[in-house]
Amino acid sequence: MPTTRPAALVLAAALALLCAPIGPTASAQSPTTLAIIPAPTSVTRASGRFPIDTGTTIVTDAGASTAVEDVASYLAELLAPSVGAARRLTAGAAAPRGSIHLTLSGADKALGDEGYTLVVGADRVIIAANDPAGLFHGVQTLRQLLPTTVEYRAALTRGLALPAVRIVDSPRFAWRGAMLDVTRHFLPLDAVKDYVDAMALYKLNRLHLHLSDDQGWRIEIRSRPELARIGGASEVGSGPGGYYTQAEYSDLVAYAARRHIMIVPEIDMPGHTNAALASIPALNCDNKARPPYRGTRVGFSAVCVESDSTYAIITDILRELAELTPGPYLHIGGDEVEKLTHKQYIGFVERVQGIVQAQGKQMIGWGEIAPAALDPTTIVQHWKKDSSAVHAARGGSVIMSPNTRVYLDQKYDAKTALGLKWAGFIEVKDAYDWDPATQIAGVPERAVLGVEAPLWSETLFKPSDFQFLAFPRLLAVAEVGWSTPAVRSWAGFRTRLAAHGPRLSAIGVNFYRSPQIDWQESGWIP
Ligand code: TNX
Repeated sequence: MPTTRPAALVLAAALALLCAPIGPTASAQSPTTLAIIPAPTSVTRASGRFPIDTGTTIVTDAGASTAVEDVASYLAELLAPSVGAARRLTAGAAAPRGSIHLTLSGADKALGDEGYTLVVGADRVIIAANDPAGLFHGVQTLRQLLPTTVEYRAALTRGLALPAVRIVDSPRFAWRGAMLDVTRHFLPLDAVKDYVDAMALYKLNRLHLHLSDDQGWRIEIRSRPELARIGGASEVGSGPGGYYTQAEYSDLVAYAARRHIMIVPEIDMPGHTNAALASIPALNCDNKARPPYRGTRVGFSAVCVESDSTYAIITDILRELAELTPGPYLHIGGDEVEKLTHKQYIGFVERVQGIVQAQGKQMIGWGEIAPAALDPTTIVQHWKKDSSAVHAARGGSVIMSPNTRVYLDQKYDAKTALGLKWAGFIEVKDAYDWDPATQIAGVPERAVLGVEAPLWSETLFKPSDFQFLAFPRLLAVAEVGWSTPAVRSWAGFRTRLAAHGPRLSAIGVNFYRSPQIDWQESGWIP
């Protein structure tokens, strides 16, 4: 055996190493690892760079749909400070040198609706997908390949370049959600939109809005205006509360849709209903309105489940919400009811399931609903020990929100001022290091629709409070939902997350500087 190897072989071995996809074999600390969150299915580096300057063109295919053109304009807005505000979109032209081409042809069908390939060469970039959602996710990856400076929309950034790379990527789970509790403290629409923007950067695709609870009612219902007028005027503490008009809600639905995020509205019932009980006397068995509630206890309220007028009111509410919501889901809550017998509770859930289905929607409810006679199309959202395995056994799907992992309202550690701690402290590693497919015995991967991170707002007042508890744990949840176990590791994630601190700052997100992360001071420059 020769002890020295020819130079060409050494070179080939070095190149192979450089081009190795991110995966279990690649070193987590490798400088060739790009800081992409969530980790893509495969990343192959090549040599060279694609410069982005005033000569860069964004190209779509001839006859591209509005949804594809929307992705192209989103990308154009992102790059505007570097390439000029009058960015021209050339539909149908042959992709010239210096172009970024968004195409719905040529992608592997196995990538599904949300997958994409992103190929960056020295003279062109191609993002290919089967659906505009995939193109959008590809654009988010492209965004993360650019330095943090790209996030400053009005800065005169020059000299941007993408590293040459080939990325093939698709999500593990269809449901990658976040939930905002806008009831305990009302969150103005602009703050919700900012949250949506941050979600989009990490390929999250469902925003569940918790729109009603004991402390507040947050959506205008035209046939029952007293709900927003009375129920909307309170929150935890002494604040003014608030609610979204239907026009504002529709504006949010459209804003989120442009970012490929679906709004999932929740009206919590039969418990967590004091704001409704204060607004509509007929929802109470004694026909007397309850006083508004500004505390933080749970479990004490329930609508009158024996009265037909209750179901007439619920039908009005769900009909209006269904009309306003293009997505197929209505969430009916169903959690923490202490004031009803088991039989009353189950009967209520089954009757409301019929009302939801009559609106042409699929019902979602918290884990407590699982023992009811649920249709397999109904979805159970697991949050604590429950019988979601029963639902999986009947062919139903489960959204995983285990409180010890993804309850973003729980404190990071004993020093965190905001948040609660009944589920225990949740550091970034706790939010990251778990597998939705093995979380509950009897709920195998095929029954897991995905993951969702709720943010309850008892202790949160201003938008930056909400952000502080959500970030960076929401990035961990995004990766749990998107990336396959083969490309996931805490060591790799914490290294990549370190590079996202400056980006989060640049987009204006107040985030927790977890001591588990060696935060980078400046932006990621590939
Ligand atoms: C439990 S999780 C609740 C919420 C509280 C939260 C506080 C769930 C379905 N119900 O009403 O806000 O705990 O962590």
